[in-house]
Amino acid sequence: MATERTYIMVKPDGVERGLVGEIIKRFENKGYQLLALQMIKPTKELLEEHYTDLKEKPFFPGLIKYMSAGPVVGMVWIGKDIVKVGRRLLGETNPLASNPGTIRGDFGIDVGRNLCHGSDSPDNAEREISLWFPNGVVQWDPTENNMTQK
Ligand code: RTP
Repeated sequence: MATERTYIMVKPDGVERGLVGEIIKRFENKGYQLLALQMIKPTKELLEEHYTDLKEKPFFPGLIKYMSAGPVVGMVWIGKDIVKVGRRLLGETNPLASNPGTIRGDFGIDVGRNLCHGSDSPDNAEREISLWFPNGVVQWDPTENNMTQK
C-alpha cells in the first residue's frame, strides 16, 4: 500500500454551504495528513485544464459554469492509499447513489452540485497538484526530518 498524495477540492457549492471544515474533519478523522490548502476563484482556463479529460462530454460547459460560480478550497493530502480511500470518503459522483456516511451521501442531491472533488489516480493526483499548486508544496518530510518542496 503506497503512501501517496491526492488533490481534494471543496467545490463552490461546498464552500457556500460552509462544508469546508466538515470535509477537512472527515479526512483528519480517518488519519490522513493535510499538506497544503488554498482558497481561490479559479479561472475558466484552469478549470478547463483540470477537467481536460471531460472536454467532449455534453455536461462540460455546465460543469465549467458551476465550478466558476465562486471560490473553491483546494487541498493536498497525504497518506496510505489516499487516492482510492479519499474517493470512498467523498462518495459516488451522483450524490443520490452515495451511501450515507460519505460526504456526498450525507450532504448532496444533484450530480451538478456534488460538493467536492478527489483525484481518480495517483498520476492524475500529481498532475492536479502541479496544476493547482504551480509553486510546489512545501511539506514536512519525516525521512529528512525537515521541510522539503515537491
Ligand atoms: P470529480 O472529478 O469532480 O471528483 O468527479 P468524479 O471523478 O466523481 O466524476 P467525473 O466523471 O470526473 O465528473 C466530473 C464532475 O462533472 C460533473 N458531472 N456532471 N450532469 C452529469 O451527468 C454530470 N456528470 C458529471 C460532476 O460535478 C462531477 O463531479
